[in-house]
Amino acid sequence: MQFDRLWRGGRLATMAPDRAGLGLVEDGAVASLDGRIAWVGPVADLPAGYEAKELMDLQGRLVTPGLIDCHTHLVFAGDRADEFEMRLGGETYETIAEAGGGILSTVHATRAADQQTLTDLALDRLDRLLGEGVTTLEIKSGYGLTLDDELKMLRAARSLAGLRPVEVVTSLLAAHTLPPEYRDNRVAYLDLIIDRILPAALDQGLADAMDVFCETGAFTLSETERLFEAATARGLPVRLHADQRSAGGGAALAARFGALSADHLERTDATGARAMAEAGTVAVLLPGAYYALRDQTPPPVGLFREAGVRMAVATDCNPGSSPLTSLLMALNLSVVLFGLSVEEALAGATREAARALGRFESLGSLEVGKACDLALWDAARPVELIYWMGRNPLYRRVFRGMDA
Ligand code: DI6
Ligand code: FE
Repeated sequence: MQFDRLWRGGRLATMAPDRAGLGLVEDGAVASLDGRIAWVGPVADLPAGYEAKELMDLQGRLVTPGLIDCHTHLVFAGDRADEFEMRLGGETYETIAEAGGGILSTVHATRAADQQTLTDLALDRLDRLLGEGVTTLEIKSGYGLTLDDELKMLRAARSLAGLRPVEVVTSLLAAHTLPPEYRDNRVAYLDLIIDRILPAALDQGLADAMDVFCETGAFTLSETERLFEAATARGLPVRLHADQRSAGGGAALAARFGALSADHLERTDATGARAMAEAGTVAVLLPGAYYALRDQTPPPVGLFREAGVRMAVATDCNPGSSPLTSLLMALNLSVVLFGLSVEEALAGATREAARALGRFESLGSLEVGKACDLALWDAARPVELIYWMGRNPLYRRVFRGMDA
């Protein structure tokens, strides 16, 4: 067998779904050919007579699939540090938004920025994620809220994959909040999304999914339903910010549309959990927002387990509710605040995150045929990736078989 590169002599956390737990392979090897995994398993089982152009000794290091951050708002201008201080002084996320701040504050700054500026600003945040072993991430629009500005955001997101060795998956989140110019005409803004923004994003290949912020003060269940009908009619997968601050029934609606994921879910009930399990909709847990907003109601992880709902974990990197550029910190928060196990957390940033993006066929585990995206760690035990806060144990990141 011919390989381009072979990494040997490490502990592989394959995250393969047909293996128990983390799918650990002791003294393992993984080989690449043309950017994909060509072989994976114990060194002792390597095929006789194999040839590798390059041989890397892992020296006992832990190897995981490249990490996947499946929910980010990485592209935006400005910041909301002032609002952060206001919340420290007792203001709430909701009262700040009602006073014209919140998302609309970031919308104002993002509309004023050109595409190159948005790309440049996002690069710094992207490099911090890549520095922790992220090889794929999702990036949403949602701070433009006009045809041109939403497309500008999605183009900026797409451009990042040309500037760094990373896979970018985009979501159209034009339904993030109601723009001020449509304050008195909600129907007209939904028409703009359905009749103009969605078709343009699809025609220009800029959107891989549609997301909606279904929440009090954002969009209602019936508005979400109308938007989802338009997206699914055009074959576009859907995702949903659901049941974060109120028990709005978003999880069940997402499941009804076969959504890739429903995200946040702090206030999802058993009905919603069961519906998600039946639909195969992934629960994306966002502990950064839960922590930063000082929420006291964690998502019903026990219900998700009982129902068989797959769980992913992401940063939800955004300037308002989750100014977090560390996926490893999100994993730490998910186990400490939400009670996930180490295994669930690591699966949540690999295998299950790939499912939430509809990319499980090509990403998220060390299996033959998948992209050879790896994270090599200066650690021997998987728990070390989550246990330390603020210590990044990444040794090397590999994207499509090449050191990145
Ligand atoms: N995701 C979102 O889109 C909202 N909260 C969250 O967790 C609002 C983001 C923002 O405040 O900018
Ligand atoms: Fe979000």
